[in-house]
Amino acid sequence: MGRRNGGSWAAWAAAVLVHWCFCMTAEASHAIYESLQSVPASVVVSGTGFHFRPPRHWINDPNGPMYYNGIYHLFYQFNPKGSVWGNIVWAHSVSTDLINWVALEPAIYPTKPFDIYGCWSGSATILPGNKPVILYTGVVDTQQRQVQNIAFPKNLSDPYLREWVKPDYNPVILPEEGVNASAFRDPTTAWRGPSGHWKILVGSKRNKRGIALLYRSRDFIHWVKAKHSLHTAKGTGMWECPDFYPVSVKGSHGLETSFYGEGVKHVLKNSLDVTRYEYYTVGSYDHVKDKYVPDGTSPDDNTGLRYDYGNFYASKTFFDAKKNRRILWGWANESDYVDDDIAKGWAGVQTIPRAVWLDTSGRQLVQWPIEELESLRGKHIVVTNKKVSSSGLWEVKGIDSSQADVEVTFEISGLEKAEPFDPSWATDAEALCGRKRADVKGGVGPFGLHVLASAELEETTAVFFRIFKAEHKHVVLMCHDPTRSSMRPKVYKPTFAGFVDVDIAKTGKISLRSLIDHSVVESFGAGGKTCITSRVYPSLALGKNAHLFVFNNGLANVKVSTLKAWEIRKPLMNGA
Ligand code: DQQ
Repeated sequence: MGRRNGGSWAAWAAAVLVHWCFCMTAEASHAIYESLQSVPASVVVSGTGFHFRPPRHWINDPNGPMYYNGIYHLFYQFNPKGSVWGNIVWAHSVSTDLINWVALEPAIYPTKPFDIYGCWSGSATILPGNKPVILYTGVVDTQQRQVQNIAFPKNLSDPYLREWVKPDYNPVILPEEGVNASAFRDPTTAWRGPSGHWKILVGSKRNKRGIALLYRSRDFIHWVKAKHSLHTAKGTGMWECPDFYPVSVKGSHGLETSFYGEGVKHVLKNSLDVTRYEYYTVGSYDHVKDKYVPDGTSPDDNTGLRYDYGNFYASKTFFDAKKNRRILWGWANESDYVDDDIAKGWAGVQTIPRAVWLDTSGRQLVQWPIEELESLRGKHIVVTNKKVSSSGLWEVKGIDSSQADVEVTFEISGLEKAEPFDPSWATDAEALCGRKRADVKGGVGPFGLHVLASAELEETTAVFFRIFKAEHKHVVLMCHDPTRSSMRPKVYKPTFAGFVDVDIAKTGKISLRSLIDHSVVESFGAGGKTCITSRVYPSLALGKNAHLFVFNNGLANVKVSTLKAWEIRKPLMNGA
């Protein structure tokens, strides 16, 4: 789609709208509370400590993360006028360590016909000559029909890139005939092929088939849709926020998005509007034919691998040239009621940035909180070699665990007592965890932590493992059970779970790390092979009244070989 001036914009709009009027229906991807969208917070209740968020109001997807001239930038979907989704702009924060954040003025906000109904998600790319550029989705009418726009920093010598310019020739990509205009959004970071073409993906769907549309450009302004999409999968619904990047087969370092060569695999992730979960595949990408073929080591549908089996959506990675790593951001929405969000004056956090790389198995990714988080570690305690016998429970005392980082390794005494695994459970870890919750006795496990727990455990979020015996191997299930996390009525308390790809018979032990931040619990099983995030709302287990316990509700004894727990200090957080 070419460069456009004011006159041709009108002609284009007329032509496209005629086409749209016949074949499009509007679809929203977020719950709409129209009457609350522009009700500013009158009071702001304090919330999380070290998770990214602005002082007030609604946030959703992380947008355009990048490292540029010594500064990390995070843009994000933000409602400047209220605590529910609406009035969406690109808010902007900067950091030198991804942990302490300073809020700037919104970078991109609706001003032009090509984005007047919203500036939705998108990505940043750093062009040759060290020139950052953003591609984002503009919403052009009340039916939420979408186009892709470009924006440039106004002044490259401003170290914070405060102001962004949206040229009048926008939009740079329109939904062509055959593309569903209300399901056409979230351009990726671009990568460059051997022919010098830039390529991006735009999320879409046809009927119930999720699609990653592929576009090519020589100059980043004129984009042409490729005949074939990069990938599609039937029955997965709208693909929001696609992400596509290379990972190294060896080592945990990251690769720049255009990197291509030996020893590289590619990852394609999509966020599924229908289930509000994401899934990814690991596969091979042919730069010349622009073909991506998943390896087939995990399902290519909504039962596939997830970065996070909990409350984690619309994620996006970027290559961090400072530390040669790839970093993942994801949005963790509230799971309380809209009234609660209005009352507290804010909604939504971004999870702690995680380094992401390919596991040595080549079958899945591994994630770990960025090392910079450790700079916030304060007072701590260490426990070693402590038995947790069957039905055992002991408290970890000595720190304020409402804002904490806990790392623990469990040694398993034996696997003889493992419960039998029914193969029909293999595709639904979450349902299995819902049936076999923390208080359901087992053979080997459930063992793990009670976090954000009240002294008498009336309130607790249980984070645990349970080990089963399948026909030829053991199956490890990791769970978050928040069913007792809050005495407050009406709070949504879903159990979340994923399987952990470890040979527990060989290792005899398994590690768990949980980041606890008042209403956020982010857990990393087996060194980051399986991750789960929950939002919980204790009413008793607050501040100094939040307790931390180790428990074992299985028949087999387990041992905590080491447990380290740190209080986490509050960083600079956008003034929140
Ligand atoms: N959120 C944005 C869309 C995206 C969705 C709108 C995902 O661009 O598809 O706020 O949460």
